[in-house]
Amino acid sequence: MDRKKSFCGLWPFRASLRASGRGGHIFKIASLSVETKPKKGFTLIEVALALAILAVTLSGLLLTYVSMFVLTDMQRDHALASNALLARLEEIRAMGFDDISTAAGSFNLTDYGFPANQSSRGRVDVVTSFSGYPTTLTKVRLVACYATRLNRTVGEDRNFNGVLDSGEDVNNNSRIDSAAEVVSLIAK
Ligand SMILES: [Ca+2]
Ligand SMILES: [Ca+2]
Repeated sequence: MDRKKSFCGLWPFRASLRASGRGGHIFKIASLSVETKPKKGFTLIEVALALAILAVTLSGLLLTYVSMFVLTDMQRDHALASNALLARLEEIRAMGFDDISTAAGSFNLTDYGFPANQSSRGRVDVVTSFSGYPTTLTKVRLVACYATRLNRTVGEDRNFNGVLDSGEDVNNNSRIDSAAEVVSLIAK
């Protein structure tokens, strides 16, 4: 077996061996050349593609966060407006039956806990006579219109004056409507 060939074949690198001196038994490693694979990095296109994917993912997460924030804000304001309407309704219920009609008109939601730093207005409509019901029943409808903390207007009374002005009646039913509404029948 050729020792030189065998030696070079076993090592992971190539070595050239050269005999020197008498008898030729001393070997010196004259040079070593290590075989290495070329380094693999990311190309500019790969980096740009990764950044684009990251940007799309992050923008999606940000959009979800903003949507959740807006939804939470709207739920909070709706709860405050509904609580204000219920508090006003309790006052009306405590009135004498024949005096309930005097409660009709606008009122301040801020008097019932709605934040003063947000524009708002409540309104009470009282119907004392309506078809299909006895005269011993009065229908009371309370509605709240307000601006949210993010300045979105809820309800048709966009200028918060408690009156249905020209251009405010979006659904053309001749009354102020809003997502925050309470209706109750009060018996004599
Ligand atoms: Ca108005
Ligand atoms: Ca309307």
